[in-house]
Amino acid sequence: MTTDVAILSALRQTPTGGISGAALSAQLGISRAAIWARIQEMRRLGYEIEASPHSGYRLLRVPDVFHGDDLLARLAQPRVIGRQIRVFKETTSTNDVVEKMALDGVAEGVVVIAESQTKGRGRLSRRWESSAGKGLWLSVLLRPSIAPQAATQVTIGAAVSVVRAIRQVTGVEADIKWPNDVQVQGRKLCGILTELTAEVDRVRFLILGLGLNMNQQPQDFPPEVRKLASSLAIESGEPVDRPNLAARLLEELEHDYARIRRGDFEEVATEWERCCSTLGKAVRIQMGDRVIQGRAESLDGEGALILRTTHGNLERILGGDVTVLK
Ligand code: BT5
Repeated sequence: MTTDVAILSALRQTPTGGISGAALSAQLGISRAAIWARIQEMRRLGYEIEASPHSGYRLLRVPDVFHGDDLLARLAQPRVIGRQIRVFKETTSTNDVVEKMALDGVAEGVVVIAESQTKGRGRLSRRWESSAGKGLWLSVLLRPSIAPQAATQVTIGAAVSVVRAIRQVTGVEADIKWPNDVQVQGRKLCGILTELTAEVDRVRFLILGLGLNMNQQPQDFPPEVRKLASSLAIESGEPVDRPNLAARLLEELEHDYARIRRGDFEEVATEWERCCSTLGKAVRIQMGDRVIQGRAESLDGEGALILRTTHGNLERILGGDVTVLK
């Protein structure tokens, strides 16, 4: 744990009363001068920290930026997802940064966040709009012991994590469009891109990339995306505390990833089915050149969609673009 993580955790645990330099120094085992130096550095980053001779240090306000140590200070320990958090002002794609780390042998759980991406991508190399300072563009490195066919479980788990985190922090009730969109009334708030490196029977690593629109207004989206997209600020009518929601989301991801590793995917699937707006609907699914129509019936144990086709057969669909038919 870095000194900043320890200081921020201590300040958060005494939200009203404040904590004296002497108490912090004793708790952390470093000098009061060293603490003062770190407090000054955090103030420079935009943290409003009061220092009063009577009540000691008090955290009054945090800036609207992602700061790895601050996120870590908000998370329960020990943990897998977010055991290490790296924040960049700008990257090409956070998935690319994580891929390099994966190839370097970094342990699972590392989280990479960027304030903006120059080459944010969706599935099939589609562009993902990642405007600076308005959303959460995040990737996680995972090394689950599952077969490649079961990797969809992780996307499904992430989607329910997103729905819960959004509900808890903003009260917005979002739903899931199979397999990877979190939306409100058909407008996309969040997309998930799971990229996989695997052998025939085993996942080597998996990169869970997640883009969540938070504080955009309609004019922040390019016209072609504006028609399809929304943000939490648009839906709730007020700005979102981005670091708070990011931390909540990391807690929820930890919870769902633990369920998947324990073999409790069925629990996750049941929750997913409750949140899903695709099931029970007539849908058209585009998979490359192939288009298939039918009724979305359920999810199977590996996270595939079971579709009853217009010919009455059951088909197992692992990926594709879904359009809900009227
Ligand atoms: C996705 O793809 O929805 C997956 C998006 C994953 C983005 C994250 S951000 C962090 C990590 N790093 C990356 O480079 N990627 C991941 P797909 O289902 O293919 O949807 C892409 C389509 O969504 C585009 O073709 C647009 O129509 C639309 N779109 C683009 N940007 C959007 C945005 N910000 N909000 C809503 N819709 C968007």
